[in-house]
Amino acid sequence: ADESSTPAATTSQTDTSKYLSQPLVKDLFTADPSAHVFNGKIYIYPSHDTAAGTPENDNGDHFDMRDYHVFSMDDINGKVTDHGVALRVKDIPWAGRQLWAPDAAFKNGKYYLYFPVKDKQDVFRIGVATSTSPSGPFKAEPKPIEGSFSMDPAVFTDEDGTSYMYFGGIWGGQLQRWATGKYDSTAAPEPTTGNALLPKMAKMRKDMLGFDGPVKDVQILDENGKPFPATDHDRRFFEAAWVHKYNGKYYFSYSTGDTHNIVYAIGDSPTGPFTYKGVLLKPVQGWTNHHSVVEFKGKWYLFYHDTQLSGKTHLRNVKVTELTHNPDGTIQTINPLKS
Ligand code: FUB
Repeated sequence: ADESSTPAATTSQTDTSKYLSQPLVKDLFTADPSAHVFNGKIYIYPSHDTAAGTPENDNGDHFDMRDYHVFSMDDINGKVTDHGVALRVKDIPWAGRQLWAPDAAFKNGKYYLYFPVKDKQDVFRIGVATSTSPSGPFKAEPKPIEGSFSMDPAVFTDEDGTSYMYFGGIWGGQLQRWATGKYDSTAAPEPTTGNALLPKMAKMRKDMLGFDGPVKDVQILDENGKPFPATDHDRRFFEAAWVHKYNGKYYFSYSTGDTHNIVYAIGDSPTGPFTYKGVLLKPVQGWTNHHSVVEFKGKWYLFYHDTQLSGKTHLRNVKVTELTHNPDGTIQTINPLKS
């Protein structure tokens, strides 16, 4: 890592007033925050960005992360505790490089950390690691989850106890390389005709270590019940899937990637289909936009990131702000910059 691996060593942005909220963590670069409430506290499972010096390209090679830290907060405006290194890429037997956006779940008295990382052949797979504590450390299973591919896992557990993993991301996330069901490293970044590529989902086994049944497409439909064409970059899925449940409805939210919004769609079932509703979070400073939505003490919160501390797209900092559902179930659009 070079000298700019920590925020203290970078040139901080001085104009803090233009941002809707301020960084939660200031001594490490953190991104892709998956927030959960465990034991009455908020736990944040982010990526740990680092300045590895890997050149920037459309495959996201500059996002060359080596470990995860877990953070907790007793209250939304309270102190943020860094619980230290929870998992290292070198402790994952099958991993090659690039620990990207993780998520976590609790079941069977255990905590599960789900993580995407490229294997030794440079193919993204999704792994799982377990711990008896929400803050880790986590021990990785010896192999990736069978049948997993691509990245950005998000695990949602419904009120009946059934858990589902949503995953996938195009371009650097490699989802397009699986369009035929078999890995094709020569596939174009995304189609230019026909329908957009869709995110994936699978039901989790009761032991939470694997998929229970086949991987399926997550159907995202427009207001007329039609899938998005591949050219609709304002609304098509790119990466960063997240599911939350509000008033009996299932909300599937995701990043539109090169158009930089977090958008959302609503469905009646955790397996979809989901109907597009609109923008949840407008573009943040930096190329990527990635979030989670969580309820805590009767209010709803959006965790997200931007590049306030570094001004560099691959050195991000996590933030939180309140999120409001309207009486009709739609979500009030959040602007991360004060205008
Ligand atoms: O942090 C690496 C990648 O950037 C994530 O996996 C994507 O969602 C994007 O935020």
